[in-house]
Amino acid sequence: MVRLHMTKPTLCKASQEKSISAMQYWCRLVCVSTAVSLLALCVTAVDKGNFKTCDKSSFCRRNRALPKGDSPYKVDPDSIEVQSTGCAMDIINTRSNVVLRGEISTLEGNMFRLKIDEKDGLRLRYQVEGALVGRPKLEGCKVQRSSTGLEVTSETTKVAVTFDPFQMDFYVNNEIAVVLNSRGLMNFEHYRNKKEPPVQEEEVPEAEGDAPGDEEANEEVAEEEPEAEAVNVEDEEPEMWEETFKTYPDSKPYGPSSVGLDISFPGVEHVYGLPEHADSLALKTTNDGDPYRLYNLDVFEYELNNRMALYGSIPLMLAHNWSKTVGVFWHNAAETWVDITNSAANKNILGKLLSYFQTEEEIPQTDTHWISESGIIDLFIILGPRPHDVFRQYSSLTGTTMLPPLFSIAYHQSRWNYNDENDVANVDEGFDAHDIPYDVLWLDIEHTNGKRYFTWDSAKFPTPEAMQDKLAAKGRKMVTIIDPHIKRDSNYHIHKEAESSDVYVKKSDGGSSYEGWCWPGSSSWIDFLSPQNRRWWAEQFSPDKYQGSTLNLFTWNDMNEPSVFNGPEVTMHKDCRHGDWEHRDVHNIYGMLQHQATAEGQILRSGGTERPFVLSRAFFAGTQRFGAIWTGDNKADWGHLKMSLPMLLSVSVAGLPFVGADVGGFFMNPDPELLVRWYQAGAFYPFFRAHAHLDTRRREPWLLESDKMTVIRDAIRIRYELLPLWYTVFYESTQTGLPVMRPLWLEYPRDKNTYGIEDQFLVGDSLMVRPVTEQYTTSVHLYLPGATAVWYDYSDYTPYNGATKYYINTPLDKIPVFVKGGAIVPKKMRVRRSSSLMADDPYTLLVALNTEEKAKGKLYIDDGHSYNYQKGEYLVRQFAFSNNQLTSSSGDPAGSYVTKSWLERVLVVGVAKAPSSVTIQTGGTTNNLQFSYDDVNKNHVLTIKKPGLNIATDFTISLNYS
Ligand code: NBV
Repeated sequence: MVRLHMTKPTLCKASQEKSISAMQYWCRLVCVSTAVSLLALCVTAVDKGNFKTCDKSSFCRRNRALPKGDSPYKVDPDSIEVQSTGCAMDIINTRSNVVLRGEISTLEGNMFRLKIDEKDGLRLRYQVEGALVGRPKLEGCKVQRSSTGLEVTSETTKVAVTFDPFQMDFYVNNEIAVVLNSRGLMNFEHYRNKKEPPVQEEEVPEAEGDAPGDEEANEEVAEEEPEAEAVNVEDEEPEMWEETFKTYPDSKPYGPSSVGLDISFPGVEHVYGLPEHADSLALKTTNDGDPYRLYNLDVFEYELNNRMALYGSIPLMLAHNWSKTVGVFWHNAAETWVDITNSAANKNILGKLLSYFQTEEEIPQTDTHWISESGIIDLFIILGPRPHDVFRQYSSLTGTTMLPPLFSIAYHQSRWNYNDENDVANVDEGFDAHDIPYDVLWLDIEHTNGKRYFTWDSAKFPTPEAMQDKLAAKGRKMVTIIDPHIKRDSNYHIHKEAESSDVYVKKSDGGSSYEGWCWPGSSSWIDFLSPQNRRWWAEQFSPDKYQGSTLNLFTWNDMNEPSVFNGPEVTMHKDCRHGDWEHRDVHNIYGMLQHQATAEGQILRSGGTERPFVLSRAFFAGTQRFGAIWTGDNKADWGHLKMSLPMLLSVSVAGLPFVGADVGGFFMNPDPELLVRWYQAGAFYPFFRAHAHLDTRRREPWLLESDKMTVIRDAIRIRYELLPLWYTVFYESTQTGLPVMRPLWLEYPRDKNTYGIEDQFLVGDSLMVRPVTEQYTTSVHLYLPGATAVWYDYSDYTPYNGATKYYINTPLDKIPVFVKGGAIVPKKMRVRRSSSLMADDPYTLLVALNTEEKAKGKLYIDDGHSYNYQKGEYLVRQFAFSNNQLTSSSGDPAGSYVTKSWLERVLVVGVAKAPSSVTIQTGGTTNNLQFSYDDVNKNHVLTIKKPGLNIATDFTISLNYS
């Protein structure tokens, strides 16, 4: 009898399989349902066995094992089709004879796109939809051919394609910058029919007669016999067609489908980006272990200094050296692994690196190897050459950040959970009683009726609208959590509608809804891949559907990796279906699509007038268009506080600026010193929220001793006084794609001292922050960049020279913050209970002079919440100081917002001597102004009192020396 090797149809249904360890699973349930304080028991280190290493993932293993320097891919010169914006060509795998089609396009603004897909594949391969803002704009180019290759040249860039083996060299200003397939690791696993193992002769029974039904089996064989194909069965490896991790089978109905490519950066030692990992900002080489993994996962108790995947993924890498910054964006939403190694650049590269390296020995090179489980090769090569260019270019592809409503960049108070309306009222009053500003109070999963999102626990929250209105009366908002898993309860309106509207992700058979286990028990997941389903989800936010919600209620999307307690690696089975596609193809974009649908829901409920605010845990390239993210479940220890900075910087340089980490640490109880230091750091995170696990002790600031509370209050107040700067920097980010929180090298690209710095960062380009992230520390080392720069201590204006290392005192009430000489920082000094109560308050301008006694800065103002700014209701003021004069003029004549705010004070720091008079000139009139000059500690601060003009007015303030 012929033995068939049949693929078992594996339904990805929820079973009793446990992905997270029994201990953690039990802990989660017990911790949540009983609220007994089992934290000491429950908090264990990450259980690495729950998550795949490259070795446990067959496509990663196969690609990583490929030999170097033996590429089978070559271009068929007869297939080349030249177009006005690029060219297309067949790329042949000379071992399998499988033909791929490659397409090179020149994009506007120094970028190329390379797409490689199967030419006549058995089935379509998934191409990511939703990460790009639109079709990238093409640019004209020249294509020149020779017998061995071709060159595509645009005005500023060039790519040289070698035919055999296939290789691409990208140049910036005639300097080689990025090379593809130079190590020959390109790999494209085409879709194929499954080969059956050869029939074993001796196993076929002799003539005696087959058992009944055997004819049928033989017919089945005949029917299933795949067509002859170039790949030998021997080429196939175990787990190409079915793979099991722990007890979780993955049916892999389409077999192997991975894509891989090596990308080298000659002349480069430092690469950045590729979030999310709890690891350094400058990416490390991976020879000593696993590659960096991008696969959105809910990792319980994640470990530091680790390349394991976390909640979000952005497949963008920036490569930086003294002469240039470039980037590569791997546009693929499947599970991805990236290896990084260093090598010395190949000899023949020397001549192609002009500006920087003198001798061959000096030339470093970073080699990377990108491997994804499915999809196509779709690579954007972003050629800078300055850091600011890379952000402009990348954001032209995936979008800049949405302009957040002002309240959302102020301070947020959260914990799992604020228990009931009384608790909410007490916490709210606590802030007022202790004179601490805050803008948003958060409610976690316990506020719902049995984890049914869009509902309230009516015993604890009987009057949710009134509760929100009370907060709103003080200009405050509320956020509730809404996860993507929906309780399978036939009496729950969302579930009923989801089933009848057919919006759930399907099991691998494509028929019935996928079921798994999450907070509410048996659950199904909304399929956010479909635009109709996203629309359905968005509609659930209208106040008539979301009962008890008001326009002051905003949203938190948690668990959207998605987290499935009884799924493989605590997530969804890869063979689940999203319409035509498998979950495998779209996993990393799933959470972002929920984020998008939620943000659209908030816009919809206000009739398109109000800006949304949504926090998401999962993210992907493009998330910046929909809101904020945070770094998930960190721990109240010093290591996590310290790691928050490189983690947030990595996400920031990957084009997603609205980022924060749980202040105080989610798990465990911070001691007072840690909590104080965390607030001081958090006050300079773009997204500033304190949050804590259900089983932690209460830690609202006033529960600390009063001296500690005062320091926390001061940190929060600094955030509020600097809100005009934060808002302006966010606005600029909407225009430029630049991060709000920046690594130093981004503004000082030629200062090599900055390349490895990850415990300091810039806010915009004007503040440098070095939070204290070490215990028992009363002084810290820091570096102030800029050869001719001067920096001023934010708290007392002490001047410091640039390009110098310092060791400064940091008693507990000290946050090392420095203002760049040359910057003008807008502030509001009358801190109130919430940001919106400060809307009409007057401004202070902090003018920090550089060594040439010059400075410049901007201020962006609008109503802080609506889309009216898109109709011109905004103001950009431009300030410049030179020749002893400060001028204020319009930075954008198209903006015409009417503000009541006026200019209360101007501080000029670094004024060598006191002027004899100070005058202000506006609209043809000149008036004297009061001033004082403070030379204590050589700080040279001139305080100009009450210029008194509306901030929208043009004026010139002159320091007169007679
Ligand atoms: O919803 C509860 C928590 C939430 O507080 C936290 O911020 C999320 O990251 N959520 C995870 C689920 C439970 C975590 C143990």
